[in-house]
Amino acid sequence: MIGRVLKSTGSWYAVADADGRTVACRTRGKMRLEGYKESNPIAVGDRVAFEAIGNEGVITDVLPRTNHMLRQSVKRAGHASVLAANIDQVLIVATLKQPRTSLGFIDRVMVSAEAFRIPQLLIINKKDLLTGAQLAEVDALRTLYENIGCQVLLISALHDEDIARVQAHLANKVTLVAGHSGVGKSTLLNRLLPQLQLTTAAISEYSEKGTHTTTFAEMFQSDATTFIIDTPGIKEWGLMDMNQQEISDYFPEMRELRLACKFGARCLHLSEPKCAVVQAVESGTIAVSRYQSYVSMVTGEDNRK
Ligand SMILES: Nc1nc2c(ncn2[C@@H]2O[C@H](COP(=O)(O)OP(=O)(O)O)[C@@H](O)[C@H]2O)c(=O)[nH]1
Ligand SMILES: [Mg+2]
Ligand SMILES: [Zn+2]
Repeated sequence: MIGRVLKSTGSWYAVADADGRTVACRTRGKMRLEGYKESNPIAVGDRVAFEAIGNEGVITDVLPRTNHMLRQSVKRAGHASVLAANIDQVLIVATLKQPRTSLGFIDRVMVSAEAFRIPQLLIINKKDLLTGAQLAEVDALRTLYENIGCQVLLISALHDEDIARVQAHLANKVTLVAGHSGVGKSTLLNRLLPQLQLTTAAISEYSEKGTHTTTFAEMFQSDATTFIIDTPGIKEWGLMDMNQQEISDYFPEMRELRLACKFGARCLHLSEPKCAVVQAVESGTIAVSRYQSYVSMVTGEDNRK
């Protein structure tokens, strides 16, 4: 049988079969995936072949991945593990208030998705808390991000009609949800998947460190063809295995320009002469905030964001 891994503890896996039934699977001995050096051979989202008797099974094979995203390994510092595989889009949940999400964080998640050619969707949640000046800021963000190919939705997770809009964007896809603690991810997921009962945190609680102990991705099935991957507690959207030179490849608005730089593909777009990227920032074609995010990624100043 072929199924999809919904959850992994490292020693057993929750696998959904074609009928949406969940089977608890183990692997036979130690599995090594050829071509992967990451510490976990099977990740959430993997499609696997398995044999089941009743509600228990054994995974016999992992099917080739269309893509995957990495995170820093929990077990070994400096190593990567696969966060999730076979992802159709990354949904970034951000807020302008309670708490305020930095543009640096949004850009970092976008770059880590772009590195694996995964499209992104940006949701700005807690619309109900925003007033005039902040709504104008949302319009500016919409222009900024839609210009580089990322659709922006302004919603309140408390409003039914907004949930329906989000649902339409998720239908028939595997969506990985990213966002800082407190932005309303669990609230949103509970509304999208009424059978779910994720705990949501009161405003006063999520700012305290250590509230979130789960740091594993988990996939939920909405219908036969719609899946949502939650990433509770994952803060480190890493630029794993990326060298300085390639980071601008993952900024769509810079990618197009880089060959116009005097130093061509070797240009880091910092202080090199006749840099087409710097010129585009000066003329306003590239947003200053995007360039600032880029610089902090290249110089490694935002490793802890
Ligand atoms: N005003 C308002 N509060 C929200 C909204 N969405 C979530 N919240 C609240 O924000 C807090 C954090 O939400 P939670 O879902 O736990 O965030 P998570 O850490 O991203 O999973 C909770 O108190 C929610 O009730 C919204 O659209 N508007
Ligand atoms: Mg949560
Ligand atoms: Zn340049």
